[in-house]
This record gives sequence, C-alpha cells and structure tokens, in this order.
Amino acid sequence: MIEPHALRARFAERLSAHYGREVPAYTTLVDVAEEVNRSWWSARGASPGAEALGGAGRIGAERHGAIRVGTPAELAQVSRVFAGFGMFPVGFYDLRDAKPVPVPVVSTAFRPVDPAELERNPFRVFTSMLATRDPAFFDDGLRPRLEAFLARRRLFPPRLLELADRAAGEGGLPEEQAQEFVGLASGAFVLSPEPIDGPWYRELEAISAVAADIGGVASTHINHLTPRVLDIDELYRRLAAKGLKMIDEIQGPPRWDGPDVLLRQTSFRALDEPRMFRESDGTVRPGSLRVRFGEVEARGIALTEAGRDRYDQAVLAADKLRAAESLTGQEAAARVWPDFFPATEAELAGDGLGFFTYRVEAHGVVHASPIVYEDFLPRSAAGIFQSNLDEGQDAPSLPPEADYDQDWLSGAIGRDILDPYQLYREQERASRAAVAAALGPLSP
Ligand code: OOG
Ligand code: NI
Repeated sequence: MIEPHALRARFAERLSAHYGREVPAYTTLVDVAEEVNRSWWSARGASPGAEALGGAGRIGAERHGAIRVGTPAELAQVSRVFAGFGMFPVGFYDLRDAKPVPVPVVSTAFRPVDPAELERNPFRVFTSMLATRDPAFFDDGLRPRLEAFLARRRLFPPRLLELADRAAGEGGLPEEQAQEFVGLASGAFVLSPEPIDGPWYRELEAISAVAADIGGVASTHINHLTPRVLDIDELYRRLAAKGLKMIDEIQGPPRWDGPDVLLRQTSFRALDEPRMFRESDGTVRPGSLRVRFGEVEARGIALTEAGRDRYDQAVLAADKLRAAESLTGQEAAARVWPDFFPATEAELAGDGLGFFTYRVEAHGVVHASPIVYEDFLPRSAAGIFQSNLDEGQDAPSLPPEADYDQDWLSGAIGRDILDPYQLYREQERASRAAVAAALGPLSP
C-alpha cells in the first residue's frame, strides 16, 4: 500500500518536474534556494533550535502551489482529490476587499494537518474559488453566461475522483493505482494547450485578469510552485547577482534581529507564454498569456490570535510610516517592528504571542521550540495575485456584497474548514500535557 504521505510526495515531485520544464526560471529559483539552504544549514544547522524549523529533508522538498477554480462543485471535487493525498482545507481567506487591489475570489489552503504528516511532506495548495455571485464584480448580464460556461466544463476525470476517494477511504493505494492516481492528478493541473475563446477571455479580462484566468478557459492549472528558503534576503541577493530580479519586494514581516514570524514571500513575473486564440470569425491565431509566475517564501513562527493582532497593528503602522516618509514596505516595517514584537523567542512565548511546543531534555530542563507557521497571509496573497495581474486594472467601485464566509465555504466543500489557531493550540497543548506528565504541571 502506498500511503497518502507517499502519494503526496510523489504528486508534489511530479508537479515540480513538470513546472520546471515549462517555466525555466522556476528551476533557477529552486537551485538558488537549495544553495542558500545548504549554506544556512552548514552555518547554523548544528545550533540549538535549527531543527525546530523542520528538518533539512522536509524543507528541501517543501513546496506550496496555487490553483483557482470556478464553482463550489469544482471546489468540492478539488477537496476529494486532495483528501486522497492527505491534504485538508485549513483557513478561510476572503480576498474580495484586499488592499491594494481586490481579487474576486475566496480561498482556503489544502494541507496536511498532523505534525508528523507535515514533517513527512508538507505540500500545500492555496485554492481559490471565483466569487461569481458577487455583484461587485459580475453584473446580471455576465453572471449567467459565466456560470453556464463553468457548469459545462469538467476539470477532473471520474477515474481520478474514484481513485482519490479510494486512497482517502482505504489509507492509500496499491502501487499500480498509486501511479495512475498521481498521473491523473498532476495531469489535471497542467496548463492546457487547447485554443482559448478570444472574445470571451477578453470580456472577463476587462473585469479582472484572475476572472479570465479562472472562467475564460476550460481547465485549471497550477499557477505557481513555491520553494521554501531559510534566508530569503540572501536568496534575493544571489538572484540579483545572477541578473535575475524578483519583481516585488518581500511581502510580510521585515528582516530584523528578533524572531521571524509568520511568512515572508516574494514573487517574480513569469514571461509571456504562447497560446492559441479562437476568434469570432472562426480563425485560430497565436497570442500570448502571462498566467504563471515564480514565488519563494521563508516561514517563521506561528502567532497566537494576540500575536496576530500585533502583526496587523504593526502592518498598519508600517503603512502609515511608509506613506509619510516614502520608504519601501520592508524599510517601514523594520522601523516599526520593535514597537510591536519582543526581541527574543522566550518573550514571544512568555507574552503569549507565539505558539511553541515543549519537551523535557536531560536533567529535567524544559526546552521550547517554535511551531512553524504552515498557513498563508491574505494581504501577501493579494500581493501575490497582483504580481500576476497586468498593470492598469481598475479596482471595482463597489464593496464586496455576496455573503461568502467560512461556513458557507465549508458547506460548499462538504467538509469542515479547519481553524489554523485551533491546530497550533492543540499541538502546543499536547506537548505541555506530555511535559506535565513527565515533570508535574508547568507554569503557564
Ligand atoms: C494564489 C495567491 C496566494 C500565496 O502564497 O499567498 C498565494 C494565486 O495566485 O492563485 O499563493
Ligand atoms: Ni503562493
């Protein structure tokens, strides 16, 4: 039996091999990320706490991908496919009122939830669904045509869903079916060479490039695959030295002397890719689309709700400072950060701002290790979407209206969307309970 974690590792590897062939800059990015990680481990790998970020094996294979679908029914099918790989929906992200540019989607992330499963292979996929019901983006003239187009297409062959259900239900698949499952699943996320309906695509593109990417074509695709790097600033420098440049500055927390929290990411625009367009006169003509891009990320400590509040306040303060003094986002964040976050992991734990696990070491000494943030940040996500949009798109003039929320999305998927805080809290609680069992109760 090939278990879900092994299926997941094969799936991630297959997608990565495919993506590297199609987007050569991705291969460069992965190579440089590996170099940076090797230097990091050789400089710091033996120091206490290095393993807390996840082992070198995990981090070397670590990727996240992103896909976008059009309807609740498609999302429910995605959920079945990923369940076969041991990946479950965690977190709800509403990007419809994201700053600076709203994106007409609501999203969740499919990922392993068990710490042991994450260590075996942490592949996760940020998954967005088009908010077709929202009149802020789609008017009554367009919506029925869009929904009819989406209802006609089939993203996942029935055999794929059947194998996924079996893998989820039986805890894996025999070798032959495992290969078939991984092949069909990766195939479903490969960019299709089919000609695109030109007028239809452009009508949607006038509203949002993301709407066109989702609803303007008959299939879905992985639009980026993101390696994890242990020093994102160093990666930035090495890429620049190679003449490659990340387009956006780093999103998320700044580089500073204190503990790294949550997620720092940056992305680069992919090149135009040749595609065929079918025009209204019936001719098929070559054109190009820019739908895939590159991204890299560094993961820090998971924050509690209180820590996350601090983070949101720090971001607001950085925004203000940035506007006032024309700094970059990272410069502004670095200036305000010490006002909001303590400089040591011990204080982050003591102030209840970050999640940690505890274990008893020799002579009854209790050691705290930070829990790595396994999720996403809506504001960075919106920034990442932005790197995929062409310039000059107007934001819609209306605020989001349709009531998409986490409960609605859970209902649409037919499966509970898990709360990331609850997962981290439970992990921390279990480790404290184990310490208490070994030593007697731990002070809070
Ligand atoms: C997803 C963007 C979000 C991230 O890393 O925050 C994301 C998309 O472009 O579909 O991947
Ligand atoms: Ni991403």
